[in-house]
Amino acid sequence: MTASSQIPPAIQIEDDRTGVTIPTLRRALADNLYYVLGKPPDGATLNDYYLALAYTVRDRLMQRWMASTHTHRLPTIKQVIYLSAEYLPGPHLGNNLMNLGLYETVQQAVAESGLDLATLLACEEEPGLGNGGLGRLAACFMDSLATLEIPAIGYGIRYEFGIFDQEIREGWQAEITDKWLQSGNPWEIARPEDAVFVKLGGHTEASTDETGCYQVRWIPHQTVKGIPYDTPIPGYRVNTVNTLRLWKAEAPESFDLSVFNHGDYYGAVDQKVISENLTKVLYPNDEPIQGKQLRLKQQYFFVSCALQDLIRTHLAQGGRLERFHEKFAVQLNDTHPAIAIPELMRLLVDDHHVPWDLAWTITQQTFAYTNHTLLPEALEVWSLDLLGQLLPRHLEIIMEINRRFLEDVRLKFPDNGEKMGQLSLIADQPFRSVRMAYLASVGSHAINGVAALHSQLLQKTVLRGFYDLWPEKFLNITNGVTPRRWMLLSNPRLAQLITRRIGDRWIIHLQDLRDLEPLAEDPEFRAAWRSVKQANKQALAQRILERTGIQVNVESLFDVQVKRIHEYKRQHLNVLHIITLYNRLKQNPSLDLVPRTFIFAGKAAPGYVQAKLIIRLITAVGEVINRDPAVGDRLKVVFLPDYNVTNGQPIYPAADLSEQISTAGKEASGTGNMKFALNGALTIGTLDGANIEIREAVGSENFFHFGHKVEELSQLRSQGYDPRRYCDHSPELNRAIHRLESGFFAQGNRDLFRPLVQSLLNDDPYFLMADYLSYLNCQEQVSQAFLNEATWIRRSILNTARMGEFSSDRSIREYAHQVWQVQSVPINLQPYSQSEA
Ligand code: CR1
Repeated sequence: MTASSQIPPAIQIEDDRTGVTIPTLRRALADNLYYVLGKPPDGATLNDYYLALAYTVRDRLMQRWMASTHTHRLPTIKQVIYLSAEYLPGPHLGNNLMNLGLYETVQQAVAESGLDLATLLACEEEPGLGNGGLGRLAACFMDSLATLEIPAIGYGIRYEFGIFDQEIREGWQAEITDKWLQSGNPWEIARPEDAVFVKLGGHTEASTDETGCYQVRWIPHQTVKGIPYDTPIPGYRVNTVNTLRLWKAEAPESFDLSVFNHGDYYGAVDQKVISENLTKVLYPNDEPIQGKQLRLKQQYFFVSCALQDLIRTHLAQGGRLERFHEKFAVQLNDTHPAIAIPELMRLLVDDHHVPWDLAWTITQQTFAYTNHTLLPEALEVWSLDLLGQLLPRHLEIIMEINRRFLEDVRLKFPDNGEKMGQLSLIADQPFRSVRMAYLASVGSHAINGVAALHSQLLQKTVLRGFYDLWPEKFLNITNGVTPRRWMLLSNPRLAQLITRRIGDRWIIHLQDLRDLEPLAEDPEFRAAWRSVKQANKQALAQRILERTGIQVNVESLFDVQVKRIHEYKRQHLNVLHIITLYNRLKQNPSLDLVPRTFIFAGKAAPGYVQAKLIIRLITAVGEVINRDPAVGDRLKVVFLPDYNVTNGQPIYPAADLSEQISTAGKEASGTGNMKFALNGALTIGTLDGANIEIREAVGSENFFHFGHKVEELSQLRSQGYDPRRYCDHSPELNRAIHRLESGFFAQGNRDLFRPLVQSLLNDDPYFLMADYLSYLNCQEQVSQAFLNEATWIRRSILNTARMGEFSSDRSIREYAHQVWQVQSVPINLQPYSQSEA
């Protein structure tokens, strides 16, 4: 039986909602415009047309979506549940057209209706429901899960305001509220009938019931209602359409009403506002979240909604709670959803009266945890005070989990009190708090890092004690990116060239790109490769001109660093290189320098002062260099505002050089590094995160590596690192720092960049000074290599050809086999005409 067989016979499904011929699509577009949006063709805005088209495409997903949902609920089918506080899917329309195989047909249908598809695509506001790599990874994983036909639901938060929009005003970042929902979101469907209630605050009461059973009741101070909004996530050319279910907080009417009945109308309205604040805004990362009660509420809210949803559907399908972990494999995307562990315990033990030990086995078998960062400031801890206030029952459960866990530790390491302190879920310093990474580790059956080096460091540092206890729980699963969005959709010129030569299987078997290797020796293919790159550079140059007014030379080397702005990512090391080149030009105006266009983009957390100053530094250096007639076309510095998925798509295909220059040991994986190399950029990078594996894959001769390794940095650190020494020993570094200090780039203001300079000279926690010379020399090799066009293109082709393993399909296959134990489930579609049979 499929979903379609449940359609009541009275409802006729017209081919206007399913047909994919040009006349049907045109009729459907007009129909949606008129009947769904209430607009006559001549009174409609572009956005109306975009919405009408989106509904037209959504209609064509519907049968697959319902059939998938129906099949995935069957008790015998194991489902992946991805819990993530962030998702950055990017605009849906183009992606859905591509995955459905309707791109060209719809393009033509739209054109015949007098419209331009690209213009309509540009109307879509992307859901910016994440900060950076972690949220984007979740989106790539959702794409791969659907494409591999793995039953999955992604649960998250429907933030009313996503990551802020960035503008550059007088060189500084300005943050603008992201009102992504204001023109309507045609992709989501609200499901108020599936609402759940989430308790917050209050206290607990313990009692013993008639049968002598110990029971705890949680009497909350507040209850909020979670309303799910579902977005379809179609796989590439398969019938599977998975669901992204995002929760919005609302006031429960009954609660409203009781206040209202007491005559306190405004009090009721206040309650409503307070409840709705919960999912109002995404917290930017890279800012201390210490004590941000609302953030903890968000985390708990969506996780509780998700688990209640799962338990309800499981029981409704006749499932038994003892078998919960056989139906669902729940992945924790970092520690943000780690409160799910005590929440599942609470639901099982308190609400469903499952004995503790059994509940604990189910919980551990259900969850797996992915760690995404080792940065101490990013490791979540929640104070016992805050937890106790907001989630009194969860605090009790965490304490009990900890007590039992430490008892096991004590038995395993008798007479080792220190061990217990080290492993305790509760930290005492600087205040009593729960270490969420420890909670996630104890409550999961599998723990993974996101690149080989990161997984090793995880085992050696942050989770060392747990690795010693349970080495078998640990594994590495290197990140990947979806080649659908990050090649086929965003680099159509290259995708076409590749497909013409090796066929199109690479789209779902990225390893097939290997077949390009021999073509790297073919001058004709190299010429074609080069013209694709030039066309992509031309297109980006046009955007740069439109968005910044800067004219760039498309024959110059496009040297690109796009990612969140953070000191560990070292955008300012890149700037030191730029200043050095500039100094050389000033010293020798006729210098024969390989022309470069430096392109930056990325957001800084609103409260991260030093990161915002780095943006100002980039724009300031650009203002001087771009205008200096002595420089001419040889150097340009561009800061493209508002980096997001939409704006990132045209950047990767146009890059010659990818900057992946984080301090070794700091970037867990990186995924931008993969998008660049896949699109044929060469990388200049440190031996950090996935750079190491990319270098191994593409060949060290096709990768520019520089800088100290992790062990070398710890040695430097232990020897008493003195950044000034490097300045004293390198005249060029000294001159670059001096340029900064002098106020040269700040119209004589010596104070502006002082905080950056001081940090570099005094402690330089990210070792820019130590890596400067090596970086400079490496950049010199890049320039020399770029002069030889034939070998550069050859290396570019080899990069693409050897990036097959960095598909998120490969990552998801590894999770499926090694962590989740799930299988593909092809979805059968019955034609509607047969659905009654
Ligand atoms: C890491 O910094 C990694 C992504 C996805 C980020 C980045 O190197 O590629 O995760 N971590 O795994 C993060 O956002 C909260 O931690």
